[in-house]
Amino acid sequence: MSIKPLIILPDPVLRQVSKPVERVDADLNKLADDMLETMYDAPGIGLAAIQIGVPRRLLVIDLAKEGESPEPHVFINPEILESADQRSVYEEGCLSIPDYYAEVERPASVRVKYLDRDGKLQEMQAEGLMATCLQHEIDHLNGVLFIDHISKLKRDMVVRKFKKLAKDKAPGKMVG
Ligand code: GNR
Ligand code: NI
Repeated sequence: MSIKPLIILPDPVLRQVSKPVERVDADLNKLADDMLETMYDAPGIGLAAIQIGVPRRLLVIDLAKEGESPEPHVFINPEILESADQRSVYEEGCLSIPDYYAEVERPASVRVKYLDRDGKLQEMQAEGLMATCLQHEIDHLNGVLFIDHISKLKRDMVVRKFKKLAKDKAPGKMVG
């Protein structure tokens, strides 16, 4: 297992639409383990493969609190079958947009079908934080970020800040 570097805004890789996983084999399970290790190290409660630069439709989630035993979930080729009309608001963050948080409104529950790490078809009715996290991660598979769900004014501010941070960090900009 290994911890992978995270892709950070405004890297255009985050806007790629990920391709379906074709085979649930040992390599795919190794990728899922690397994603879980990277997520626990960050730490975060979810991670999509594209956040470590792999454009495949695969995500991991663990909502267990610190001190509880881990509950790793692996979702391969997830699809939302049904979204509730009821909405809920959570303060979201993203490992690809470090230290920025904003409230996002989404369907309060979703029914999702996916393959598990044995390649077996599964369905989950998700509520609460699991519903929000699944939608946040499935957005990543489609090149969508949580800042796409906030006002354009706030989004433009965040993108500008991260563009400046990336520029200041770029090689050959060491003056001052
Ligand atoms: O760690 C994370 N926390 C979080 C909080 C509220 C809603 C969604 C998330 S997912 C995020 C990790 C991440 O960036 N996943 O893509
Ligand atoms: Ni994210």
